[in-house]
Amino acid sequence: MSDVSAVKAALKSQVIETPSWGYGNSGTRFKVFAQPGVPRNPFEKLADAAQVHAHTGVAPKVSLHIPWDRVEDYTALTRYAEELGLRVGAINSNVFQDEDFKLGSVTHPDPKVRRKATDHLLECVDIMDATGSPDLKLWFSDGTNYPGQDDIAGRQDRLAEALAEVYERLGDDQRMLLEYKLFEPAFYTTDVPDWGTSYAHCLKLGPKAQVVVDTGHHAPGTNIEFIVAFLLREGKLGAFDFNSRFYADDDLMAGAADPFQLFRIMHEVVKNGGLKSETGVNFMLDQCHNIEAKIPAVIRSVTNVQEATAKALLIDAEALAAAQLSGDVLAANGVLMDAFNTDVRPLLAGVREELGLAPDPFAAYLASGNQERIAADRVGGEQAGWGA
Ligand code: PSV
Ligand code: MN
Ligand code: MN
Repeated sequence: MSDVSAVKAALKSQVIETPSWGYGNSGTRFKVFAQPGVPRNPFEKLADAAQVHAHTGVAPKVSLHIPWDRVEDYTALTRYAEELGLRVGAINSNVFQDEDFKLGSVTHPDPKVRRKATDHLLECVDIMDATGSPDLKLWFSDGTNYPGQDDIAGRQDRLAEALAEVYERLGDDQRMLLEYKLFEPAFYTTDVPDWGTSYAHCLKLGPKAQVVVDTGHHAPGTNIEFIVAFLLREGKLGAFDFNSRFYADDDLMAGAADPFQLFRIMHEVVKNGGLKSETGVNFMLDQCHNIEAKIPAVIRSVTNVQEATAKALLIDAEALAAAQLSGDVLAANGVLMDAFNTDVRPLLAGVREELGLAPDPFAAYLASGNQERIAADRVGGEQAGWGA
């Protein structure tokens, strides 16, 4: 797409969903460094998300995590989101922090534990009904640590059974997004370790089940853009969980570790129609900000995704196709690299100005005084964190 107004229109319409847990305290296995002004409840997490949206103009949706964001009154939470100009995005289930789930949740050998896990997933669908959320996001920590610990295929049967029950409960406008992850916390087998496993389950379930690609959940060297192209072609790419990694599931800011990879992913998205709203690809962030200030880190992540998207939109598709068809390897690669090496920051600054926003959302947030305000206001009570 080389028509600048079409590029700008596409950038204005891309929605980037931010995670409630990205605003809370989080850490490594070794230490959580608490920060002043961190939200104490889901309402304050929404207020922080609203700051990101106010400065970027493209982040009106917030993923919630249950039970971390469990509230008495979801209607009040939804109304508050609306007052802030936000919508509730994906409801993330959590079947990985309960004592009972030591040996698995929906794949546990004990049917009573499986029942408890599936009931939690059904509760998440109730919350979708109450909040208007369209997406149920499923990530299972289920797996085994030792050869022989459990029946690998039997666990797939149990998984399929639970997924089918939850799928049946979905409304017409609701979908199920099944996330995969290579390893951790289980180290020998993981029950949904890769896109193929997720895809096979989603295919059997039906059109309302789609795959989530978390960019941090692959073996080093995995060609993620191939997975993206394949899933889009099959109509099975439901969403991204964007984040960066150097080693494992690092959950660093999207585009920080490998902006070229993010560009290659966004090229496949653009090329295969994934930016069009009818394909329904949800561009979510899934990150934890352990040592950096949280709201600015989310803003930086949003703008990094926008920069990768802008570069992908600038690829000269005609020149690329011509070079590919004529077998001109270097010309084809050159078309891609020209786009990647373009400085798109002025273009994005222009997009923001057309939206009535400051050209640099990061600087505008820092100058807004919000960080000082929340640090002063949010004293007392317990700060929310990853897992609280
Ligand atoms: C754990 O790896 C994880 O980061 C998954 O990616 C989920 O999407 C996220 O936590 C929230 O449950
Ligand atoms: Mn994730
Ligand atoms: Mn993860």
